[in-house]
Parts: sequence; C-alpha cells; structure tokens
Amino acid sequence: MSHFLKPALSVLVPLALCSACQSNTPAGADSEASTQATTVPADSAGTGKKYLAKPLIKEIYTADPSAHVFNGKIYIYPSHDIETGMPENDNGDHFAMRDYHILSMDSIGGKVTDHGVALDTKDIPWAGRQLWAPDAAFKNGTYYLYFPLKDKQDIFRIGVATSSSPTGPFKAQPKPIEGSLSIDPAVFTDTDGKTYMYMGGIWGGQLQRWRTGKYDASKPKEQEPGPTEVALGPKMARLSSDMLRFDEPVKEVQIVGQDGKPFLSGDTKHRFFEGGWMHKYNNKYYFSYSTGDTHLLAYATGDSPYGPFTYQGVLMNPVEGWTTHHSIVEVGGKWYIFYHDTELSGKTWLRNVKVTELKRKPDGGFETINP
Ligand code: FUB
Repeated sequence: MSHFLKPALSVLVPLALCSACQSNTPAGADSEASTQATTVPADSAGTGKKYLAKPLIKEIYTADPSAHVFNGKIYIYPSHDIETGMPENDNGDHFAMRDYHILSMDSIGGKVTDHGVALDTKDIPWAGRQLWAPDAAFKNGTYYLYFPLKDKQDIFRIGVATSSSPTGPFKAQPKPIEGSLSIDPAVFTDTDGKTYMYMGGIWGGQLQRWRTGKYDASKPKEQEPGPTEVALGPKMARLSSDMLRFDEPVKEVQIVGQDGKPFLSGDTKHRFFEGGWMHKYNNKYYFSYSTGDTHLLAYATGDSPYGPFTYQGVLMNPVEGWTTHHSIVEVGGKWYIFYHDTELSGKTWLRNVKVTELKRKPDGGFETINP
C-alpha cells in the first residue's frame, strides 16, 4: 500500500471545485473568503458526513497550517496543495507543491484573507522540488518563513526566507540552513527569548535515511528501525540570534511512554512520524506530533525544550485523508488547534485547513478531539 493512502478513511468526495482552486493569486492581490470556523458539526453538502469545522478557505487547497498571532492578528502559514498529476507513491511525490500563500484573520471565525503568493520555488536558488509544511517566526523586526524543500540532489533540507511583513513576499536565503534535514520545521520561541527548531518526518520525509549521521540515498523506507528497535525521534536545534542558522549541533528528541521507556518503531500508535509542534503552557513544554500511518495526533510533555517528552495521549483522532498535521496557538486566552482534512476534494493530496478550539483538562492536558 502506498503509505500516503488510507483506504479505510479516504472517502472519495466528488471534486466539485472550480479551476480557481489551483489558481495562483499574485503577490499583494489579497482575496477574502467569508468562511466561518465552527465547533458545531457541519454537514458537508450532499455527503451526509459530519465535520467538526468548516474549511477556512475554499478558493485554493491548503494543508499543514502553522498558526501564529503577530500584532494581535492570526496568520496561518500552510502548504499550498495543487493537482500536478503525479501518481501517488511511497515517497509522497504527489505532494508536489510549488509555492506558499499566507492566510490571515482578525479573529477565530472571522473573514479569512488569502494574501497571494508569498514565496515560489522559482525564487529559491537551491530549489529542487516539493515545498512541504512551513512555519514562521518573528524576531528582530523581521518575519522568518522556514520551509522544507528537496534540493537539486532530491534531499529534503530546511530553508529560511525573510520579509518585513508577516504575509511576505519572502526572500529566500541563497542556501538551506546548514545541518538541516528532513521536513516539517516547527519553530518555538521560549519565554527566555531563545528559539528552537524541531524537524523531521519518516518515510517520504527521509528521516530514516539519516541514521548514520549522513544522508544515505541507497536506503529505502524499509531501512527505518525494525519493529522491536527504538523508534526514530524528531530532530531539533537552537537557532542563532539572527534566526538564519543553527547555533548548536542537531540533536534527536526523545519521546518516552509513561513507563519512561522510548517507544519502539513497531509501536505505530505512539511513535513519532512527522508534523511536530511545540508550545508551552504553565511552564511545561508540550510536544505534539503525527503518528503518520496510524493517523493520530499525539502529545507528550517535558520540563525542557530539549525533552525528554513523556507521552500523554491523543490530541485528535484521524481526520478524513491520509495525512494529519496541526499547530496549536493561544488566541485571546483560548487554545486552538489548526489542522487539515480532505473534505473539499476527497483526495489525500488536495487538503483544506480548519480550526477548532482545544479543551484543556485540569492538569493542562487535552480532551481528545473527534474531527
Ligand atoms: O504536506 C506534505 C506533508 O504531508 C507534510 O510535510 C507532512 O506533515 C504531511 O502533512
């Protein structure tokens, strides 16, 4: 089975979208979508299926939403899914995205603005192919967009681009961040001002090809640890004060069970797969992530941004579609999860972003969400 296919959950909804779904709005040409975020189950037109929330935008396909509040406004940094006709395969080649659009809204449930193309592969000097899940940060009066992209050798690296505006356009640095690898950068600034990047994803994300410390193109995905070996963890490093480099060697993050033991590779309902996110709440560090082929969003907590992180539970049950990817952000004293599913297209590679409120338990943990 292609590892980006999930027959049990991929319900094929007829593609009922116009050609504008794949249009590229030019930079600066903002467009508004008056979709409402809701926590009330929405009945998707004609399908009889119930969804917890509505797509935030229907004019383009968006996924992997990294949400931030900058100057009191909500900005969403998503992948921009497009139809390229690439057949589905185990490397995720069908996720062949080429640019980013940034979305914003004044409040949860408010109008969503698409700010047009913020960065395009044609303007990234080292670009090969596939712009996957990005993240953003603000420091030193500058906005930083971090993005995974395959270089000309077909190796995923993390790049960084800068702008004076949260919506771009962003200018990419001439080279990827030295020492960066794999996919799904998540950038977290701690209360002491230090900023860290978490990254990594197995299978199409190539993390298993770095087991020796050097990229090994000869290893197929089966070269990830055997089922009784310790699972691969995400990687992390502190960023330099100029936000353009790593300030220390890249380290592996440990995620352990309640018994203190690291998860094994065969424990697919708990081990890290991709899509990490970090947030802090009541002085605890919450690392949340996707379990990939078991389609869960899980979370683990620790006392330091470096971990180790102890598994606490499932944040969100599987969404419709193969991938599940999220971010967590506080807006006006409430906590929200931004995520995606395939409500609009029914295709694993044409996704739509959504938001819903998170419910905290008294210990700071989360009630599991059924999307
Ligand atoms: O969007 C491409 C990839 O799919 C992301 O990098 C993963 O997290 C998954 O959502």
